[in-house]
Amino acid sequence: MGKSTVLVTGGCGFIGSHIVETLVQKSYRVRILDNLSTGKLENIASISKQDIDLLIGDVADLSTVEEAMQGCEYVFHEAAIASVPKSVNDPIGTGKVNYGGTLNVLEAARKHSIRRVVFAGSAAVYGSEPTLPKQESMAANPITPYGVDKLGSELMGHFYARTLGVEFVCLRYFNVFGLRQDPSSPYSGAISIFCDRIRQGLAPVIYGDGLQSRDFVHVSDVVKANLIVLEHPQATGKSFNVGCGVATSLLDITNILNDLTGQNLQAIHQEPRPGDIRHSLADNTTLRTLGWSPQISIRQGLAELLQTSVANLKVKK
Ligand code: UD2
Repeated sequence: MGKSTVLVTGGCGFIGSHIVETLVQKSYRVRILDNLSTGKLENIASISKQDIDLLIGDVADLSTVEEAMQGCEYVFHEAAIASVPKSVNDPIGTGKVNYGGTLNVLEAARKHSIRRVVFAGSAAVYGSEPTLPKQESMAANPITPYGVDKLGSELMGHFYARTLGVEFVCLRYFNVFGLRQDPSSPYSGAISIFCDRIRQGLAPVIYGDGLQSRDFVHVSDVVKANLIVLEHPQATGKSFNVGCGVATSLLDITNILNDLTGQNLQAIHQEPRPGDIRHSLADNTTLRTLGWSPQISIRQGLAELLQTSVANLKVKK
């Protein structure tokens, strides 16, 4: 595999750090741009410092992004403020990062003749329209500033690809889970919060009846999607759903966790979270045409999380 230099914005974050790890394993040279607002140095602690070049700075600042892109051939743009509620409370502040940051990445990519930008999009672009599974050709209708910024970013990326010659691919992530997902905010991924509670011997808290479902995709499958579209000739100018195509409810998650740990924790039900969508499910046919298929089931992914994060817990295989 190649020796190109790849910039990963948000490379100290949950998904970005997994991309960095894989790129290093594949002998790419990696530069990271991260402002450490939610990213952590410990996320890249296992990677040899010789293999990465870390620039601490903000994607919202164009000159910083231009500096980070010097000498790079490819960009994975993962940096964002990932909290939907934060975007609702502060559309301007989050927009500067989530939309403005992407615009900076695209403009810098044009100046530096970057070969391809791969962008971390989101299933949030679909909004709450109930038709399932979601296909990329369906109308996007985001209902939060976060979703609007993700959609604006991908549309702008496609403009740069079409008109300004910057190759661009958008991956619309569904509910990504796996090691290093931070459980510390109430709006962290449900799975990371559930595992953190189990570590403390506490039952999961479920907002609503627990029958709401999501398409949970393991971070290693998300990394594989990123690597496939990096150089694939048919990927540029397109948006791809990244989900397993399997609907899992929160009660299913609780049952699997109980089964894996031999416990019988009863979820604590609280009021449904305002604005929650009921179901989310990807049609991943388009990504499969490029040779991608999900490798890690929800059960395997949960077992890995429990084994790694919950000491002294017997986990069934
Ligand atoms: C996901 C993404 C979000 C955005 C959105 C688009 C994550 C972490 N967030 O939000 O960035 O792309 O999809 O639709 O992937 N829940 C509980 N108990 C908890 C935590 C959550 O019951 O302790 C529920 C929550 O009310 C929701 C479901 O679990 O019904 C999933 O919540 P989430 O925050 O993991 O992800 P989601 O789908 O709201």
